[in-house]
Amino acid sequence: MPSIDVCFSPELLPLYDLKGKIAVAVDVLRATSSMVTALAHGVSHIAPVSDLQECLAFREKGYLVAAERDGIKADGFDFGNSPFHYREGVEGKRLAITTTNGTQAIRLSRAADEVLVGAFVNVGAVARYVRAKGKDVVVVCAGWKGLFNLEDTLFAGALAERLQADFHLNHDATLAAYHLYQTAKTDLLGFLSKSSHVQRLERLHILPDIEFCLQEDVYQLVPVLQGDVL
Ligand code: 3SL
Repeated sequence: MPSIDVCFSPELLPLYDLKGKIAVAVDVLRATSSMVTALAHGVSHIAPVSDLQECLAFREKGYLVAAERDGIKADGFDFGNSPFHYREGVEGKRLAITTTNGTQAIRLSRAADEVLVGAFVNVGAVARYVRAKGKDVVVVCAGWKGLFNLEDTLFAGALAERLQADFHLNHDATLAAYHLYQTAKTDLLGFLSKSSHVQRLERLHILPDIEFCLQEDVYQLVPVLQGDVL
């Protein structure tokens, strides 16, 4: 039986061997939730990039460009990192995006056989995808600037719950995430209310973004990194 493991921060990735495995990169608040939303609303593909200048250069190739740093849309870009930016008027467009943590987590996961993008909004679809593949899975939590965060860990716990009949939950990180999710799942927003990033986003008055990103199974698609694009 394959197993599911959890890497709590991209800083810990050098301790994980991703070869032969599927990496599920997650930044629930808000990067991966926004990417799933954008693709569900017709964006043709997404280039996740690390750097602001590199991202801006995509505009010359006809892309929409999006950038967030410290929760705020960066100057000169078409969009920031709210899922609500991507629900209208994006059909058929190509998008390049850079965010504080999420796009780095995706790019740093590329040693894996496949890199998927996960969020609560597509957790069921991710579970079905990896179950069908039958390979070991590592959830790569984006965290915050190298540190642990609760929301990505809760996603890992939700995915572990969905996979428990078919995957070993035999890593301590997975067990911790699973049990945390059991405590939190009936009221994710309440559980996260004192968490660092929810407080950070609340200071920016974007509670609707948080509520949206904590909904499970809004979309049925699974973004997969192919070359440098999703
Ligand atoms: O760090 C990231 O990638 C972002 O998702 C952070 S924020 O929610 O846009 O502040």
